[in-house]
Amino acid sequence: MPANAQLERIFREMAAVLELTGASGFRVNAYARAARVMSDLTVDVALLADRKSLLAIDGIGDGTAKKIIQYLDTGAVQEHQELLEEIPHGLLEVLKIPGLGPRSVRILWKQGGVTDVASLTRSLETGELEKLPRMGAKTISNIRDSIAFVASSKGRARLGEALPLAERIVEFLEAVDGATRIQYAGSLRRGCETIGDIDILASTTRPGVLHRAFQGMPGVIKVLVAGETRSSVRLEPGIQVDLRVVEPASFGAALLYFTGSREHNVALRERAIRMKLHLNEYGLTGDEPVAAATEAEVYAALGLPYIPPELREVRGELDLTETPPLIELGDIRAELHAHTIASDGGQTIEELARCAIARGYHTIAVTDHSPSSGQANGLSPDRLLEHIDAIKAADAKIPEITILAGAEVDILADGHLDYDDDHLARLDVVIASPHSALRQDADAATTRLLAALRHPLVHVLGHPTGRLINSRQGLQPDLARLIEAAVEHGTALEINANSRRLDLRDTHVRAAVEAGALIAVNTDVHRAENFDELRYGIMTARRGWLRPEQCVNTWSSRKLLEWLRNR
Ligand code: DGT
Ligand code: CA
Ligand code: CA
Ligand code: ZN
Repeated sequence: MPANAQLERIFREMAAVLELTGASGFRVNAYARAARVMSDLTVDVALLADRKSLLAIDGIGDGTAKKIIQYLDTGAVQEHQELLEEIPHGLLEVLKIPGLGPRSVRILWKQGGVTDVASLTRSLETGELEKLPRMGAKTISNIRDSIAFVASSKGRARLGEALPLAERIVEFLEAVDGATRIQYAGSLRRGCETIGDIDILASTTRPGVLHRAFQGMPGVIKVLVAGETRSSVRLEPGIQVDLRVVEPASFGAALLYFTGSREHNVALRERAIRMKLHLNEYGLTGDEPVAAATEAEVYAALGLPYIPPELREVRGELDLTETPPLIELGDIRAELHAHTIASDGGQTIEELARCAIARGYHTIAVTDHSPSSGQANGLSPDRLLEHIDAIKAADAKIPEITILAGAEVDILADGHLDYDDDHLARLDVVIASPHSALRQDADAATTRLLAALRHPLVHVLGHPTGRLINSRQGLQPDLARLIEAAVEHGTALEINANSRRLDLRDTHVRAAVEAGALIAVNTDVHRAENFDELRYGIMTARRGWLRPEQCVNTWSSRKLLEWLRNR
């Protein structure tokens, strides 16, 4: 839904500019709220393009509705563009640096002459920054870290942004006259957490028609390359997409080549050379063509089993003698991390259960937040007891699924949990997660998370680092020690499938899998559509070589309950 995302950005920028220029809190809040409404909206805002339907949405007032209509009519919001004129253009980039809010940026700008990331970096180097109010040594060191972090993620889209976009493009191209086969390749096909650009391969009887359709697709803001075999365009959110047309007879070799990784390709080519063969994007050849039509054929001719795309990173996959039975989406039978309207979720217990039934799950755990997550309306101990009763009642009422009473309990900065043991002992399942103090140093983070892993009433360590892809680095604990403790105590480590999190990340999963730790793949449901993010968690799991039996969400109801009780 590009219009929703664009409007979210526009309203967010309006709120930011108003705050930077010192406008009243009331106007700032109105736009911040409008941005949030846009991000939460589950239908395309273009379908609500009349004033009446817009006003019916909670959080949209008259002024906001007018701006939405203006955007849908003209592609821009006039007041937004006027506001942007009031600040140096580069200041919006400064605002994106994690840990720098509008108040600090206003000081940097008004008193420190900072107008963009480059001038901020300069004043960091010259020591100018230390002379400003609110800029203690700790803040400055955080800014320095954050700039480095932002620089390292620059220009890469999250998997959760790129994959739905690529799927829409594939669907669009499949409908073009002459197209016979369309598939995305590259880092996206390998399930990487961020994507530099989207690579699409096509076979068609009418290449010119396909290239022209691609260059004229909705959302294209610039055509970068318009060639005979390759086109390249930039889409509205800044993502680049490459289209390559290849012969059907060599589709497999091309797919293999453009799926990468580069390092995997190099290793395959060297292997081919040792076999007196030659491998490129057109095929594997000796004195005569050997294989080209499918990836499996090429691998087989190289004496290798089929290697799933997620493994193609030169992390040991070239030593495989057979294709490993990696976890798949359909293996998941239970969701163990879900929020309801009791804390910050959008569904009732029963609505949640119906979604889980529709997915064919045998179990869903209701795990709302604990009190120290105040922003998320965490449950006080008394509310927790009432909630447990409500969960049990729903479980009794709905025979098609087991509804477990759980909680996502905060791991406080010192490692203590946010409920006492008496309350935790009443729960069927306990997820312990860090939500605050995510900038503490590595040693403190290790001690904190180890305490949770060793706690006899904790089943799962939820989103262990608290990182947010491209926006928050999160904790940097000693992973090896955490994994060791998880194995020793039989605590599962979560892969939080939310596409902003993917936490544990792929390399962490791999280490945990090798050590024999249990893994939970959870979607951390807050809204019905979050269930669909499971696929990102599964891709991350596969990149970590996870097999279904090591993942608690794939177990039978009996095995799962036994583990939860005996842990
Ligand atoms: P990205 O886009 O940065 O997230 O990562 P990739 O892996 O999608 O890389 P990209 O888009 O530059 O190229 C797509 C694939 O094409 C890449 O994974 C491997 C292949 N490829 C591209 N250029 C080269 C090259 O110079 N050498 C080799 N061996 N493979 C290449
Ligand atoms: Ca790419
Ligand atoms: Ca590319
Ligand atoms: Zn959480």
